[in-house]
Amino acid sequence: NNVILVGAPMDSGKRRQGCRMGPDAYRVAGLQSALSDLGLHLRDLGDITPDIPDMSEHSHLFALPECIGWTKALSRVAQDVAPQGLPIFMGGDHALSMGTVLGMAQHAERIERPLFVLWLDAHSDFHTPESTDSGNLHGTPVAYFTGQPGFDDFPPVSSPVPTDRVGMIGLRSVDPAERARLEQDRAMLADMRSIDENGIKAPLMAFLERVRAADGILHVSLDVDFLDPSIAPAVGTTVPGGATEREAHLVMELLHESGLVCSLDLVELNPFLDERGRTAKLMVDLAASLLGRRIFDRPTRSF
Ligand code: DIR
Ligand code: MN
Ligand code: MN
Ligand code: MN
Repeated sequence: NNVILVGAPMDSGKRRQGCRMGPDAYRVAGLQSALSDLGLHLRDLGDITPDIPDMSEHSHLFALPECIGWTKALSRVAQDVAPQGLPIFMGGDHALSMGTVLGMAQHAERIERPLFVLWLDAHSDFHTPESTDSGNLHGTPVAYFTGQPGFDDFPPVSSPVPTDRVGMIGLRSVDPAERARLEQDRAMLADMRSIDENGIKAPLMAFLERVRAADGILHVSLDVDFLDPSIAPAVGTTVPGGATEREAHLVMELLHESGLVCSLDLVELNPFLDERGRTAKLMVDLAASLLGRRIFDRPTRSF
């Protein structure tokens, strides 16, 4: 029960700035005390910095050299800390998951267990550098770590996560190029309609069953915009119709009970857009649920 906090103030995955303030917003919102109250042993490594390569900017992709630099630095840190406990990567925007998943995949290879990735997001982030219209690399991490082509200047993905080890829950904004590629692939996809029809527990349990059957470990990537904007307004890419506070806590509590989670990204929080830190506080409460906070132990004597 060691938790390692890693600040990743990455703000280069998209043009709108503010995610660099995320790590400190989580600290101010009380992430450390929320987790140490659960009896966990905590270490905060502080904020890390990117190893920016000496190369010129790309004509279409925003801040490509800096994104490459974050990928290198984060993959190294993830590999270093994963044997010591459960890392929580405090973002920063979602492009940071290129590095965290790359590093966790290398860790999984070392311990000889398959890595699975749960993507909790309104978006599928399955663009390649060729297919992205926006040029914002926060829309591309899933394509990168599943080994799609086109990420030439990035570190090579030596152990790609096959798409059938990726689960996406919360989808409601998928661009046509992503959709075309997803429809040919085998990722487990739960869009908001399927959540409306079946509840949020069903797709999550089906995915966790896959992880368990393969004796895998699970990296969870939580994008603030997975949540409905009415409860989590502090993100640059809000999409209406997202998960409720109770749905999100249920997901986190079930993840804790699964015992399968090896690492967590908290991404896309832009504290500049917030009302008195409410989104940061909600994200802290969700992290606490994932790490074991509950109202009563299950089963309760409910009536
Ligand atoms: C969006 C990015 N689809 C794009 N997606 C976001 O720029 O291509 N991901 N915001 O969470
Ligand atoms: Mn995202
Ligand atoms: Mn998103
Ligand atoms: Mn797009």
